[in-house]
Amino acid sequence: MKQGLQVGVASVLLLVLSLSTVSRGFATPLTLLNRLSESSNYLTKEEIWFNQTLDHFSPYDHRRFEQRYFEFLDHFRTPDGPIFLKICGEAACNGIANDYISVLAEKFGAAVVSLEHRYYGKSSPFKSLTTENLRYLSSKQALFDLAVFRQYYQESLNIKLNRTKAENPWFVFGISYPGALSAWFRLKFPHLTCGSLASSAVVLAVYNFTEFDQQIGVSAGEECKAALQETNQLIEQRLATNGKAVKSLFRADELQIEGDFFYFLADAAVIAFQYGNPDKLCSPLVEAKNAGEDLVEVYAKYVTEYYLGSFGVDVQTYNQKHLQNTTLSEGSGDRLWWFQVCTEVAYFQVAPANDSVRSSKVDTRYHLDLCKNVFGEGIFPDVTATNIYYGGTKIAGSKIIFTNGSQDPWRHASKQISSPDLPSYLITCHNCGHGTDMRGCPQSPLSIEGNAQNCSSPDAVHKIRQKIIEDIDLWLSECQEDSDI
Ligand SMILES: *[C@@H]1O[C@H](CO)[C@@H](O)[C@H](O)[C@H]1NC(C)=O
Ligand SMILES: *[C@@H]1O[C@H](CO)[C@@H](O)[C@H](O)[C@H]1NC(C)=O
Ligand SMILES: *[C@@H]1O[C@H](CO)[C@@H](O)[C@H](O)[C@H]1NC(C)=O
Ligand SMILES: *[C@@H]1O[C@H](CO)[C@@H](O)[C@H](O)[C@H]1NC(C)=O
Ligand SMILES: *[C@@H]1O[C@H](CO)[C@@H](O)[C@H](O)[C@H]1NC(C)=O
Ligand SMILES: *[C@@H]1O[C@H](CO)[C@@H](O)[C@H](O)[C@H]1NC(C)=O
Ligand SMILES: CC(=O)N[C@H]1CO[C@H](CO)[C@@H](O)[C@@H]1O
Repeated sequence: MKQGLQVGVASVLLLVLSLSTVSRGFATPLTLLNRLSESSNYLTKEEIWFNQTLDHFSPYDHRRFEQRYFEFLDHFRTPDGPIFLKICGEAACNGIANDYISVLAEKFGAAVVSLEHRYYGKSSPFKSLTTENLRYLSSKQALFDLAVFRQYYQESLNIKLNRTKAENPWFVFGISYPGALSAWFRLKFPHLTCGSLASSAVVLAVYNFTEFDQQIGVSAGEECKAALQETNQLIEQRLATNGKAVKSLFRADELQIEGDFFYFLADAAVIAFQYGNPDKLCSPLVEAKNAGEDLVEVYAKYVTEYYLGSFGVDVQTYNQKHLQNTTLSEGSGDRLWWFQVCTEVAYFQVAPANDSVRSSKVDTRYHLDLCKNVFGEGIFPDVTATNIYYGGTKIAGSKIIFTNGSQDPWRHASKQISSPDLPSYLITCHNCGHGTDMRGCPQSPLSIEGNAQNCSSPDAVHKIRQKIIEDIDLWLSECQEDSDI
């Protein structure tokens, strides 16, 4: 309880409410938002706690905070089955989602454990999220958390099973930012895991991420892209003459900063391609264009009914005033992820100079201003340092599987070239997006066990899953041989 650091459960009770929305945000496009409220969507939601070191890199600071984790042992082949570590990321981690990992766990007789990322959900070391207090929020600290947790869990298991010095074979999994953590964990702690699945893993920190918007254009196809571009031009024109009415139409009256409003509009479109629902956006838009109807009205309907409605995003996610709020609450994930963006990884989703889908007002300056406005002077991302530390797409690890979905704008921050020890698989289909190998189609809302029946090509997903199973099988057995020596 040193220095009032430990967050009591009472102070974060609000977070319990966050179940239905998991996360939003600018973080949104990078996060797998799912409405995971039904219990069948989780393998477990029973939280367990352990004490974690606050600063792994200081020899003087021995403060600790309570970090939340989950375990699912139904398929565990006691006592030597593998342990699958499912990495959580930039959102509250309220349990272990019932995606394709449950199929893999059953196949391999594995235990599944999952650790909430520091600062997010209930694992915040501080009640007040001032920029000063966020100094321990980084992927480097998070990776060390995972390593310490891995050792702690193995020891606890050994005690539970009444044995000493035993080592189960471990394998790490993650999607998106956790996918990058999964790859980096194997890179930095190769002795602690037999291998890694890095699904849609954003391992390359990118400053001006123009490929993101370009991929939206490609995923949309010519007709839908043209309709989206025309829609944005119309909105820009109308904003200049009657801004209030336009923002009202999108139920975004609170977004006073123009860039925030344009970012919100851009994200709303992104989500359709990222999470495997392209037709929800493109069908009505293209129809409206062909029928000569008002594109802005049709887009507003999509945004309010789908993005804000069934998808469940809150407009405040895009409001810099909200991002400035330092009080720990259900909505804090937005601020936390922006801090990681503004200090480590950037992925600034700027409009390309030519043929952009999003408004050209979403530019580098917008992002840098946001970082400064929300966190203070001197806060901007050093992507060069991040890529020196991890290697970017030249990551020099081994036994890491990279997977990408063909329609996913994030794939351009992932590892592109396959090599024997670092296989990279591209899953190609009309609605294959972020984390399709683990999530099936669409990627949101969650389909139980990552069912791929609704992918436009289930076979494309099955083929990659088969390869994943072969890789895991081989690397787990090689790990076993090593530990037998
Ligand atoms: C963490 O450490 C504190 C202080 O030593 C202790 O009160 C608390 O019970 C510990 N929590 C867990 C989950 O071990
Ligand atoms: C643990 O192992 C010891 C030594 O083999 C044995 O005496 C003891 O009964 C075991 N305890 C449990 C809980 O299995
Ligand atoms: C990013 O884009 C801005 C604006 O076009 C430009 O000034 C800057 O040099 C670019 N930075 C990098 C690292 O590409
Ligand atoms: C900050 O967030 C807290 C928790 O949601 C809320 O109670 C408070 O009113 C917010 N503060 C401001 C200035 O908006
Ligand atoms: C801009 O994009 C259009 C459409 O993709 C393309 O035809 C044109 O060559 C591009 N112009 C430049 C300067 O890159
Ligand atoms: C596939 O889509 C149909 C129609 O939307 C839906 O009824 C069905 O539940 C979906 N199946 C899976 C496995 O997601
Ligand atoms: C192995 C493979 O297919 N990698 C692809 C992953 O995604 C990148 C970016 O789109 C492609 O260039 C690669 O071909």
